[in-house]
Amino acid sequence: MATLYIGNKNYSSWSLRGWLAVKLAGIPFEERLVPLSGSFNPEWKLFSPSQRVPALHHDGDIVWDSLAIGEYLAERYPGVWPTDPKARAWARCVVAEMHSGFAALRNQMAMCIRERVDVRPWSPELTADVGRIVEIWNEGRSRFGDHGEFLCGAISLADAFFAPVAFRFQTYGVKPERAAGVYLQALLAHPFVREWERAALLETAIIDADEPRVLYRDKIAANA
Ligand SMILES: N[C@@H](CCC(=O)N[C@@H](CS)C(=O)NCC(=O)O)C(=O)O
Repeated sequence: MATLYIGNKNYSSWSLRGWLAVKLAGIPFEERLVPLSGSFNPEWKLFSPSQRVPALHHDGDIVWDSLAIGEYLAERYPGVWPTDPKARAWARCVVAEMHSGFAALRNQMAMCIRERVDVRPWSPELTADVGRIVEIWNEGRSRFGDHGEFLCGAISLADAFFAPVAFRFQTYGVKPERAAGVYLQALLAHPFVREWERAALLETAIIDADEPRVLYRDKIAANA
C-alpha cells in the first residue's frame, strides 16, 4: 500500500499535484495530511528528505517532489503521461515549465481554495504569467484536445500540474475566453479535482502566511 504525505488541501498546491498523480496512476493509497504551519518543520525529515510535501512512500522507496512522484508512477503505471509521443513531449514541456516557473503567479495569487478575492491591478509579471498559462491551455486544446476535454485529450499529468492554477483562477476571478475558459471549467469539474475541493472546503485551519486576505490586504481593501 502506498502512502502519500500531503499538506492542507486548501493551501498546498504542490500536494494537489502529487495527489492527482497518484489518482491518475489508479493505485490504492493512504493519505497522511500533515498540517502546514508557514515555517518548515524539522520533524518532517522523518517522512520527506526535503522537509516538504508531497512525499510518496511506495514499495520501500521514498519519492519526494511532485514531478518526481509523477515520473516514478509513470514508469510503473499507465494513465499518467499521454500515450501519444508528440502529446507526451508537449506535456513534459508544460509540466516542466509549471514546475520551475510562474513565480509571480505563485507569489501574487497564493492558492486558497475556499477564498474569492480580487487582487487587480495585476503586476506586469503576474499579467504575463496568466497570459502564458492561457496560451498553453489554448495550444494544448487545439493541438491535442480532439479525444477528450483535457490538455492532451484524456486527463494526464499536464492537467494535474495546472489544477492548482485552476483553483487560483477560480479564487482570483480569472476568466479566460474561448477554449482555455472551457478547459478551466472541465478541469474544475473533474471528479478527482472535485474530491480534493470538497475536502479542502471542510478544513478550518487558517495559516496567515498563505491567506490572501492577509497577504494582499491593501489590494483587496482598494477593490472592496
Ligand atoms: N518542488 C516541490 C515543492 C514542494 C513544496 O514547496 N511544498 C510545500 C507545500 S505546498 C511545503 O512542503 N512547504 C513546507 C512548509 O510550508 O512547511 C514539489 O514539487 O513537490
